Amino acid sequence: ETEYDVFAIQDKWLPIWDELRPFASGNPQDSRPKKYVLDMFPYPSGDLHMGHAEAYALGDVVSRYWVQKGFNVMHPIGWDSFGLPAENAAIKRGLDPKVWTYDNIAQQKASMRRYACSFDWDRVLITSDPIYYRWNQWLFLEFYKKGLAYRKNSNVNWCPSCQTVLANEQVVQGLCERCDSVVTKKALTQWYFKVTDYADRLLDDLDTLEGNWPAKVLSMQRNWIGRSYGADVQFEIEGREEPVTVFTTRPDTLFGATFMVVAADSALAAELAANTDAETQRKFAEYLEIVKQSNDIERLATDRPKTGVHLGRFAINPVNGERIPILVSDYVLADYGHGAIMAVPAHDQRDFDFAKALDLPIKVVVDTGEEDPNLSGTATVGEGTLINSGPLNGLAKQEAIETVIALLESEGKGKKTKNFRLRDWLISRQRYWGTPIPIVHCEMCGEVPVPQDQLPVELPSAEGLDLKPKGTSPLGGAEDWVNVACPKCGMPAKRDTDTMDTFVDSSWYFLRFLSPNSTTEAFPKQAAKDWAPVDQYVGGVTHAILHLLYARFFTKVLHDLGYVDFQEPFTRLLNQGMVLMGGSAMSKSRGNLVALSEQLDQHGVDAVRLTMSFAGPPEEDIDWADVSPSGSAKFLARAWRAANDVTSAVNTDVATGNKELRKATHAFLRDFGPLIEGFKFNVGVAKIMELVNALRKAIDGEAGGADPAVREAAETVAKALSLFAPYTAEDMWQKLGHQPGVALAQLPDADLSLLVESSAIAVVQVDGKLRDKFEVPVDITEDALRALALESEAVKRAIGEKSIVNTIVRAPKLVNIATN
Ligand code: ANZ
Ligand code: ZN
Repeated sequence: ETEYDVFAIQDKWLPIWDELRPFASGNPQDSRPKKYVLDMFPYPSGDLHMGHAEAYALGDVVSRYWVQKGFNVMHPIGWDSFGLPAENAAIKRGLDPKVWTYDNIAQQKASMRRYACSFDWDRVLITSDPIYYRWNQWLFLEFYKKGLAYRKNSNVNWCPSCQTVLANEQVVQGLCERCDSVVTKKALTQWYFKVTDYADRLLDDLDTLEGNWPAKVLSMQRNWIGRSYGADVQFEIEGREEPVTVFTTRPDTLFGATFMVVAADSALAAELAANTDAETQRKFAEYLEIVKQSNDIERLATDRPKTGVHLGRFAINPVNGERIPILVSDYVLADYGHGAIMAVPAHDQRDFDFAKALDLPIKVVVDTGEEDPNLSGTATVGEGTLINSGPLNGLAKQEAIETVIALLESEGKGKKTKNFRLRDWLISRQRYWGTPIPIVHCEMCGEVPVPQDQLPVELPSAEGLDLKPKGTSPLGGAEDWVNVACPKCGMPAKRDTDTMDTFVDSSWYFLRFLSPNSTTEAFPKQAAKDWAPVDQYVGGVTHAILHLLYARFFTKVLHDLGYVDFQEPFTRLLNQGMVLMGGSAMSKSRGNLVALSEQLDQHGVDAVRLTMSFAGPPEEDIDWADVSPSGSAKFLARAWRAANDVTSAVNTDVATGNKELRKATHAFLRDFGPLIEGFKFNVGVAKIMELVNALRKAIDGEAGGADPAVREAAETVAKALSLFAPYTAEDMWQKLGHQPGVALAQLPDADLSLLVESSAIAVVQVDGKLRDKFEVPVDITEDALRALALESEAVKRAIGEKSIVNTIVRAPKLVNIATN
């Protein structure tokens, strides 16, 4: 056939690849060096969409590149199949979440096969399979043994619409990440993972990823962990035995602390308020009701009007003995630091706004050279010289901090400390479609871990259960399941009815791919040594904080438990951009949804994949309105026809071929690898296009398709193209007379001797002015070049009657003549 028919080509190669399995990675005899490339696994929320198509096209470029370089690449795939999206959709359609989920998985799997993803289909996992989540339960119990999983009663983020608890990270600007409802607070007893034990390491180890992770992700992680250094300072309270401790990052400003603010919703506020007159108690109670309705993000907003209540009580500033009033407000959070602050209105804007709103004193203690805050209305937060601060006067910030901390420490009134924004990870969910928590509650024995030989605790059937959210877990309704004998004492007891946050599933799935079907262990230690950590992780920036942080936490815990010998799960990270339509994110409600299946039906798989890589740098968003899959298809046809036109035999001596084309081919071979390794996929594609142009020119020229250089170029194109357009490349490879498996055919190293220039342009200057230039052999000697320059008519004229005092020769490029 001489017409390029992409659909016929797809149908032809799929079954052959199924047989060939070029991407199987599990052969123990395989001697190729190992590499682990991982794409973030999808939610099975429907068929694959354009976002998946981009992610998997780019992940495939990387994975196929390393296969082509001769590596044994592990490139697995699975489904993150527990969780709210599946459950909500199932409730809406009146289906069992299981049936709905597994139908979608089957559909996505078929689409991935057609999309020619280079996955190892022997390494597949589905997190809602008992064979998977059994190991979530095992991990939970390992954490529990170490005190890293615990239960506590606290005010949690609550989505009134999803009727479920949300982690801080799932609250986006005060709204539920899933359904956009306003998030409120609710007191519940919940399970937590103790991420805060690892806060320092989670922060410090980010330094080891510098250069290999996007800078933006590193800084998002750092901000999320939010370590700040400062001091705990103790303030005596009139009428109270115990002092109150506040955390401050600016102990240097202690002389400027003119009042104290306590979080209105803290236990301390309640206690302080209880010892006041009836009027104050009434005002406090009223205020507390209002505060409870807002979330942390609103409360911390700098532009929020400041409100609060005077308690009529006083604290003593430990450095100067001043009596300062105590107030309650919502801009201080109950669960950060100690839930109370020393307010320094002159040098902190929120304190300043509060002081203005409630008419409190403002005292400047740092001279920053800026206008007095009392006049400008703006707190001066920069560095400067301490004033109005007794022993600190004249000091700079850092000296003042050290001096005041030493002073406080010597009097037992404070100490140097650090604080984290990071909170422990709340993992309890009151939903059905998740991993049951493997704990039994017994009246006699308390919390009892389910013994190993009774794992997995399988989810009961959804049949007969009311899955609609109502604030308690639907599992409570599964009476046969809930009521069990206590594993310790045998008396009637009850299972924990909460399920785990699905981020637990994705925190260690990269290890499960090492042995996805094992029933005896979560993953084999030796395989973890051989394959892990992941060399290259590819996925969306939406997971820049949560998922990556939790996977890093799990890895560190597993390291400390002796299961892995590395501390970071993902050595290199590539975040791809999003696929937009007309400048905005695709969504049903906007009506700008582009269906992947239609694009594939219209342009073919290869054209869509190539477009994803060619559209721009992978980190940037792609606007589907601005790209041209039909242009990609035209280029692929052109490349394919060139392979069709090659007539030389496979072993003709290439050295006799067209020099120009050979040069183009080897320049390509020199440039291509570094471009792909540097994630410049779009430039790599542009280079293939250039090479195809050179190839076409040679075929249409004198030597035609019989020139062995034409074959060399065409084979190079087929191999390089297989990263982006596997069907077309495989078909070209066959036309060029090879057995199927272009994906495994290695690109040769560039022959750099072909790229050495044989001539150069020499310039001649006389007294700094350019007088002549001419072509010379690159290996011309200095003497020969000097002689040539002096013979030039233009140079002779420029010298004229003058005599030469100096000649500098830099062969082959420059002759510089100086005269007097
Ligand atoms: C006095 C001061 C003076 C402060 C100044 C800042 C500037 P980061 O860096 O985020 O840790 N703070 C402490 N506990 C708080 C709470 N529970 N809710 C709200 N704010 C709280 O911020 C630490 C600073 O935030 C602390 O330092 C405290 O204000 C405030 F010129 O103390 B600072
Ligand atoms: Zn018991």
